[in-house]
Amino acid sequence: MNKTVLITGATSGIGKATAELLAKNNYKIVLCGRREDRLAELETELSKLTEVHTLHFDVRDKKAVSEQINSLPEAFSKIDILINNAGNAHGLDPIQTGDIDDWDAMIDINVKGLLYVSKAIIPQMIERKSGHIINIGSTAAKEVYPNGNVYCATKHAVDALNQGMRMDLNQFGIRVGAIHPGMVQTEFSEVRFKGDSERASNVYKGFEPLQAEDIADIIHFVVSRPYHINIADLVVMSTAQASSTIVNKN
Ligand code: NDP
Ligand code: 8X3
Repeated sequence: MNKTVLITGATSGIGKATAELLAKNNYKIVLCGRREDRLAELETELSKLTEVHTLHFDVRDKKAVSEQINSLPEAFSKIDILINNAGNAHGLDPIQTGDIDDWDAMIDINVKGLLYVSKAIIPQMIERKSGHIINIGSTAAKEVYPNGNVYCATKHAVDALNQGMRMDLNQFGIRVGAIHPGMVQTEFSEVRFKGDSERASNVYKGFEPLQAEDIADIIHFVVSRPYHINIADLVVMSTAQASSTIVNKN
């Protein structure tokens, strides 16, 4: 039987590319996000390839998260693979001038949202003694860069939660692993810079950044390993990137 994968943040970037690739490979897909128009469009496109269901919620809304996940129709209710991908950076400011609302957004979405979604799905994985959780971290989960303070803190928290989940769920035979991308050209910087497209596109100028499809390809590799193999922690950067602050630009 085809595996069912639930992807948060499926409306753009890494999540969308992953949904597209996994649909081509016959996984059943539950697409999650806030932008309903995009969810509907993607559902139409991917339904030509596989069975698709959409869930519309903000990961910050713990009631909605649990209600939506618990109301999945029978055909989609057994989640084999959870991809905790929804997240963003909001702002890039020194700690002394950072916006408190940006801090709240990052902590609430990247950390608490990931926990709410996981909490709603882990019990059924425990019951079946099987499942796979992939947490999308970042190179920012491994190193801090100037002005990245709170975003880096949230991704360090994802790294810690990934390790903690793996330890706690080990006894139930559940796979848990993180993928930590470097700079990927998605809507990430548009969101970080609040729609300033010029500033966002400058982030990826002068070198060849990763594309969402590159990460999707890696996620597909990770989920398609035989069950006794768990890719526990994987950092991936473009060849031009050596660290968060060292990028070989022309
Ligand atoms: P995008 O901005 O393209 O995608 C972010 C996704 O997250 C969207 O689908 C968005 O959907 C969803 N999302 C954001 N906030 C919420 C929310 N409150 N509730 C539900 N869904 C939400 O960025 P990426 O694809 O690049 O980012 C995906 C993940 O990868 C993030 O966790 C990010 O931190 C991480 N990452 C990105 C890197 C990069 O350089 N791009 C590098 C390393 C990690 P919607 O708005 O419809 O809700
Ligand atoms: C996103 C990549 O370098 O902006 O996690 O932190 S970076």
